[in-house]
Amino acid sequence: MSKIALVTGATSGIGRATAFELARKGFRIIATGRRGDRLEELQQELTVVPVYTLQFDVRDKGAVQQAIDSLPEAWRQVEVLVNNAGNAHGMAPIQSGAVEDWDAMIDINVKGLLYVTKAVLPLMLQQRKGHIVNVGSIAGKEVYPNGNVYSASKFAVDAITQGMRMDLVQEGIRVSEVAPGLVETEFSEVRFKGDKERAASVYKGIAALQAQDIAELIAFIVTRPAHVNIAEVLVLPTAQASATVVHRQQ
Ligand code: NDP
Ligand code: 8X3
Repeated sequence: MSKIALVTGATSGIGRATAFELARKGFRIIATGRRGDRLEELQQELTVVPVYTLQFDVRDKGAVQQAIDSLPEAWRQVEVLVNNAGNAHGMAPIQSGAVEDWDAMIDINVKGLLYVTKAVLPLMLQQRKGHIVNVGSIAGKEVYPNGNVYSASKFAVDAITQGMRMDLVQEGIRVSEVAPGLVETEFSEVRFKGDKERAASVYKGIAALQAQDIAELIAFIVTRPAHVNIAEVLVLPTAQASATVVHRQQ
């Protein structure tokens, strides 16, 4: 029986590409997200392996636990968890940032990741094996102006990843972090609340990373031999040198 990978935020961008890439590597896929139509679409398109979908909001700890508890017996041996669901909400100085945006980022990017991990870990502990890949960000390594709370949420992902690795080392569970720079997905559209022009300007004049680039990296990480754990990878577009240094063609 092939291994099972659970990917959060599989309805779009990095998560969706990762679901397809891991399927290509032979994993059976549990795909999660809030948008049911996107999950259905994914299930229809991803036909090379069996796909199971779970629709929940990672902010709702009861719903997260219920969804994982609802997995049928044949889908409970989750070996890979990709904690990818997340977004930035707004980009404003701290003095004018919206509290609702701060709540969303902390609740989704930090608490959501913890809720999903808490629910899935017992399935890995039973098997005494597993691999958790947390999707961090360059924003979790460096702060940039107006990135305050988004950065804080990704610094938290970085800290939680390091802590998880220490706590789970005796259980034989690998923990890795992938920290991308600019990836062209729906990320900026969400951040700028549907303003497509502003979103497009984030990637203007550079060859940004694509979701597929990150998916291939995650697939590489989770297909290393059992004794190898790639602890963390910072991956940038060639045109990006740091969170704030981006070389754009005019
Ligand atoms: P997208 O907006 O394309 O995808 C975000 C995914 O997260 C969607 O599938 C969305 O699903 C899911 N999601 C968001 N909120 C929730 C929620 N409350 N409950 C459940 N699922 C949720 O962005 P990306 O693919 O770019 O982002 C994926 C991850 O990569 C995020 O953690 C992001 O911070 C990180 N990242 C992105 C970078 C970039 O430049 N794009 C760079 C570095 C890191 P749905 O709406 O259906 O719930
Ligand atoms: C997303 C990358 O630079 O927009 O995490 O914060 S950035």
